[in-house]
This record gives sequence, structure tokens and C-alpha cells, in this order.
Amino acid sequence: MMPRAADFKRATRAAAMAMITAMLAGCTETHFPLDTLSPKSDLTRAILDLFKEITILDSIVLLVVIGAMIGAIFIYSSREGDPGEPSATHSDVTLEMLWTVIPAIILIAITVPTVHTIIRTQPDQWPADTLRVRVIAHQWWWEFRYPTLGVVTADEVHIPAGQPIHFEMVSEDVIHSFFMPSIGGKRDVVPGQENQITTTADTPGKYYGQCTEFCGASHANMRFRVFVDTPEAFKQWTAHQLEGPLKPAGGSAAAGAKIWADAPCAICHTIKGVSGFSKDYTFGFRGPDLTHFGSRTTLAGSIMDNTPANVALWITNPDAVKPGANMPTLGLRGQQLSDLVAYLESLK
Ligand code: HEC
Ligand SMILES: [Cu+2]
Repeated sequence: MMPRAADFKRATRAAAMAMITAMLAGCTETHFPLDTLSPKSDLTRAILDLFKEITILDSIVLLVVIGAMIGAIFIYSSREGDPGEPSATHSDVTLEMLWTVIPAIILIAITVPTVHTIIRTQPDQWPADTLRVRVIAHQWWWEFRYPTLGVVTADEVHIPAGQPIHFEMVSEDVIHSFFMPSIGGKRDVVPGQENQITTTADTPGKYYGQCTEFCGASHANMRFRVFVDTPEAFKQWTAHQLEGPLKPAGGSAAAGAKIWADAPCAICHTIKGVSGFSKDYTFGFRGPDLTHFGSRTTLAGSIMDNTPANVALWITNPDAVKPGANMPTLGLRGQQLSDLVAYLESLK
């Protein structure tokens, strides 16, 4: 049976409502956290202010143009009884000047604040108390190094609120893009070049980030978290990260430490003071530093929560969790696997 027109109308209305609801849901922080409309730093506030200025300006232009068009339809339409074709105006220098000069003024009004914001948010010099964070992009995870503090971590970057942060970004392989909408906007990370973002986060909390330049099979699985800490919490976090790894007292974790010592994991992973490279060795580093792996909330490019079950799943078959992952399947199973997981999770 053919649906009646009324049914069709109702269905269309329901679909439109569903779409509007879905779009509005996109504005909430919890469901769709990569939201550029909730700035939490000086840089992202400046970008949002610019966006608002330009949107207001554009809306005024839109209203004027639509208004003029509707007005013209009512005022200048031909009426019944009008004689023949309307006359054509061949040239009107005043009009032509006007519609050249007005758009030029509008473009200048957009360009000046845009260039001003770009310059303001990419300073050549930054305050003396700026904290440097080196961001190294890898297929498909993010390494974070704090050259002045000596901390190395992966996929979860901690920064103190209220202090300027200078992210200096390099890539180990292909082009990636570092996108943390609430804290630092977006910038490409290009091999052989160092790009930067300087930003001061102002609100402690957990924020989300994502690689936004297609970089291969697991591009979509290359996420990260930004933890904006209070200055005290950041100090504590730093002090803790600088400590050596915790030594398991006994039980499954201690058995796991022995498995770690014999397994080939250390070819690619550092656990400071246990295995890995000398501290001068900075490149060719193939996997995340695991010295404090247990203190991270997520793993593998922040695509999973850091739970023993997920870590076991990861080690059993990284490629199944994350297509193309640059970690091999090493055939650990059963008790061996659960001991190793207990050891990694004990590395708080
Ligand atoms: C050939 C290098 C290589 C070897 C060997 C290797 N891994 Fe990995 N591992 C990686 C890479 C690369 C990643 C990051 C993958 C990603 O997120 O895309 C990783 C990620 C991890 C993670 C998640 C870390 C995080 O913070 O996200 C854990 C845990 C881990 N490996 C454990 C192990 C264990 C245990 C072994 C030994 C059984 C091992 N790895 C052997 C390369 C390796
Ligand atoms: Cu990427």
C-alpha cells in the first residue's frame, strides 16, 4: 500500500526533529567532546571570539542581501497592465562603485581581526615561565616529552592551569595533525619541521584530542587526552613521574616482572631503570614509555580504558584492537599473560 501524503509529512517531520536533536546533542561536552565551542584557554577563547565576530558580520550581510532581494521582488515586480519589457540600465557608475567598495570593506573587516588573531596566537617569543612540551607523533600514538622536567609519557599529556605551555611538534613518520579543540586549536605535525602551539589553559579538567590529518590505517585510533591540573596537582604528578618504577612486592605482578625481563617487549618499550635505552637515546624509540603505564587512564592512542582486561586484549593481538598497529603479536597466553598484565598495571 502506498503511504498517504499525511503519513509522509509526519515521517518527514519526525526525521527532521530527530536530526535537529542529534545536531543539538553535538553541542554537549560529554557526548561529543571534540567541540570547538567550549574554549578553556586564552588561545581557544581568542579563536572563538574571532569566529563570533565574523559570524555576526556575515549574518548582517546575509540579512541585508536577503532583505534587499525580497524588497526588490515586491517593489519592482511587473504588474498587470505594465507596458511591455522593462527597460535595462546599461551602466551606472555609482552602483558599480558601491558594489565593489562595500564587499572590499567587508573583506578588510574580516581579514584584519583574522591576521591579528593568528599573530597573537603564534608568538615568536613567550614568557620566561613557559613550560615546553615536545609532542612526537607516531603512527598511531602520541609521545610527550618535557625537556626541562625530564618526564616522558604517551597519549595523556598533563599541563598546569595558568602557566603558558609551548607545544613543539615533530613527526617520526608521516604528516599528522595535533587537534585539541578546547585547549590549543589544531596544527599540522610534519616530518622534518617543527611546528608550535603556545597556549595557557585556564580550567582544570580532562579534555580530548585527536589526530586530524589522515595518516594511515589507524588514523581514527590516534587520540589523546589533555589533563589540565591545578599547579599543585601538576607538581605532584611530575614528581611521581620522575620516580623510578614501583617494584612489585610479590604475587602475580612480581611473576610478571620476570616475564618482562625475558620477553622481547623491551626492544620497543622503556621501563626506566629496568629495561630500555640510555637517556641520550631519543629517536628510533618504537613504542610508548611504560615506566608509569599503570598511572595512565587509557592505552593504545587513548582508544580504550586502561583495565587489565583491555591490556590483555591488546597484548594478545594488537592488530585486532587497532588495525595496522606497530606492535607484534608475541603469543603470550594464560597465566603468563595475566602475570605480565598485573606487572604493567602495578607500574603506577
Ligand atoms: C616492535 C615493537 C614492539 C614490541 C616488541 C612490543 N611493543 Fe608494545 N607497543 C608498540 C607500539 C608501537 C605501541 C603503540 C601502538 C599504538 O598505540 O598504535 C605499543 C603499545 C603498547 C602498550 C600500550 C601503551 C600505551 O600507553 O598506550 C602496552 C601496554 C604494550 N605495548 C605492551 C607490550 C608488551 C607487554 C610487549 C611484550 C610482550 C610489547 N608491548 C612488545 C611496539 C611494540
Ligand atoms: Cu595521525
